[in-house]
Amino acid sequence: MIQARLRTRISQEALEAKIGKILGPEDFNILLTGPTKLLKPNGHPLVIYLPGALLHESNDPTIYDTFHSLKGIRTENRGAASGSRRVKSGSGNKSRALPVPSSIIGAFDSAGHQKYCRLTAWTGANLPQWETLRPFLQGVARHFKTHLPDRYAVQMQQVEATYPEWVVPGTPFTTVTVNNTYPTGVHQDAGDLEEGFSTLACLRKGSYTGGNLVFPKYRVALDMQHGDLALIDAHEHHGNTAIHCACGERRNGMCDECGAERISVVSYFRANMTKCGTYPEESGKAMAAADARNRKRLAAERDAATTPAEATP
Ligand SMILES: O=C(O)CCC(=O)C(=O)O
Repeated sequence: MIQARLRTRISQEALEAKIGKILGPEDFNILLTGPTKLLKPNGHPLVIYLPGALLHESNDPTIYDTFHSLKGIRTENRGAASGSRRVKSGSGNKSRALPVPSSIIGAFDSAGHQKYCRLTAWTGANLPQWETLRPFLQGVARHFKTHLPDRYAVQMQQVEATYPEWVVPGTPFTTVTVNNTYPTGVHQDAGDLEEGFSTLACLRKGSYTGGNLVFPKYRVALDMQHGDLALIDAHEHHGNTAIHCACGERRNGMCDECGAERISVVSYFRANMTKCGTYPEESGKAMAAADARNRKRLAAERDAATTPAEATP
């Protein structure tokens, strides 16, 4: 495996100007196609690129179909990664970005208005399919352990401190983001374990160009092919380039006409999962929150029904 220590290639100002933007070939000098370990200027790992490392698992039709089946789920919560600006939505502090085909599966900690840990909606509703992904995620874990044993061990310590119902068995992962055929704008991941490491695998069908995973600060990119795995420092700015198939540019989902599809699978440990109670404890919190919401709604309906008509000007 080639190993190189990188230098920062653009100023902080130039890097910040790229946040939320979709990158192109002008943003990198080197496109990696073979196994490579890249270190940052401080000697810490940036990327370990392992082409074809997950070919066997990616060729399993059950696994492919499960990842593919998520293509219809879109989210407005990807912020800069959606490649769009967040816009204010309704009253209050809510904002939304361009909806993109990206889903979170596995477990999620208490965040936003959901003050309890849970399996994400798709996961809870599709447990058998979620379980079919285990061999794939265990494959990612094996390569992680082999190539970054220190980071793996740190992540496994956090796994030990977490109730097993929130962890993918035989892996250091609680959570997986699955993206389908869109260029992620420049962003840094958040919420995953700082001292651990992230992983990005790619599954592909059909023919397209682009979709290179770029680290613009260092002007390097990975030519992610079907079955490739990259262990990545996702706290460094990254994004992937525009995807073009025979039918044109794919900004938002796979091409049904020519069948071109790029699925990226990001597996990680959510740092706050160590704070979650057991599954029954967290389900109890979820039910109490739903009860409170219902009571509030009923009270509002009752108030509306009892307001005297004369009070209306
Ligand atoms: O699909 C890719 O190459 C990047 C995905 C990514 O960075 C993310 O989901 O946060």
